[in-house]
Amino acid sequence: MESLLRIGVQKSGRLLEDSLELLKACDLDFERGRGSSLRVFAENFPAELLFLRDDDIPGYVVDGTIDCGIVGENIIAEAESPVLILEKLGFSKCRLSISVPKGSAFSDSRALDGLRIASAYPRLLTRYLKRNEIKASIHEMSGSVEIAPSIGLADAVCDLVSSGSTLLMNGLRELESIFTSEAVFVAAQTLQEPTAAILKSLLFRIRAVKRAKNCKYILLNIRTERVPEIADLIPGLRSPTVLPLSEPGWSSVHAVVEDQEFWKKIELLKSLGAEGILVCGVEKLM
Ligand code: PRT
Ligand code: ZN
Repeated sequence: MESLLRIGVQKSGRLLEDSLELLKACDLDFERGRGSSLRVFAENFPAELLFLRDDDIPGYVVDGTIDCGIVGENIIAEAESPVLILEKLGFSKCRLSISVPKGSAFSDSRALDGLRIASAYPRLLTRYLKRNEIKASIHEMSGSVEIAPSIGLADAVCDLVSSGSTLLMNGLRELESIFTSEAVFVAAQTLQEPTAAILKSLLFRIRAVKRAKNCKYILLNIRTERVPEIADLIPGLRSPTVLPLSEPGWSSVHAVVEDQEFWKKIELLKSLGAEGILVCGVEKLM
């Protein structure tokens, strides 16, 4: 029987859509019409997907039920799970923050000495409190943490925040972020062959997709005497591709450009006389 890489993804929730999109971008096609099946096989890659609760993914990686998975860094850190974080994936970004009632006078978390903090992240919070020598007690809750101050369960909360609107709606204000998180691709510390080789090949694809996400491919026409200036501006991966146009004195220049500086570079290219600038997305870069 063919060996398969067993990949754990969240069954439903914030991680699911981006996790599936990433695997699709890696050109893994899964059986159509997943329906309610919790286990599907890739049609064109030796892998199967298992749909799980996100909290269970690190444990299943450690005990060998699955080989790898996609989960929030917050879950790994809270579980102190000995999995390998192979790649940060750039989605499901959030922070674990200490927040207090809006009208309270607390100016920083040191003011919480002797008080109670409600959290579903007792280990991460304990580490933070120890590091900062704050003697607060932790009221452990598994959900609806933001409600705790208003019903007298705690003086502050420590929970995940992304937009901040849940805090706002519950009359809380963020005091301090103690941990930042995003989705990560994790795997077991050791895997046997041929599973290890399949994992390596998937990781290679994930990195190629991730690298490409921040890049664009630019094609433009420019008077040939300005090519050296253009090459300084958009050096590409090694150097830009420069091709002569059939019109004498003109060249076509092609290069990969990183997103961060994209619009600034376009303005500079225009000021150097670039014409017919064509911008394409990059699917994979390796
Ligand atoms: O059922 P299962 O156990 O698999 O899912 P879950 O309900 O435990 O997790 P889910 O889908 O809510 O979150 C999965 C992962 O997404 C988390 O482990 C984080 O890594 C990440 N993530 C990113 C978040 C948030 N942003 C987030 N905002 N997880 C939870 N929240 C919650 C937060 O707890 C708070 O209640 O959203 C609320 C705050 O959101 P804002 O936007 O109002 O600030
Ligand atoms: Zn969960």
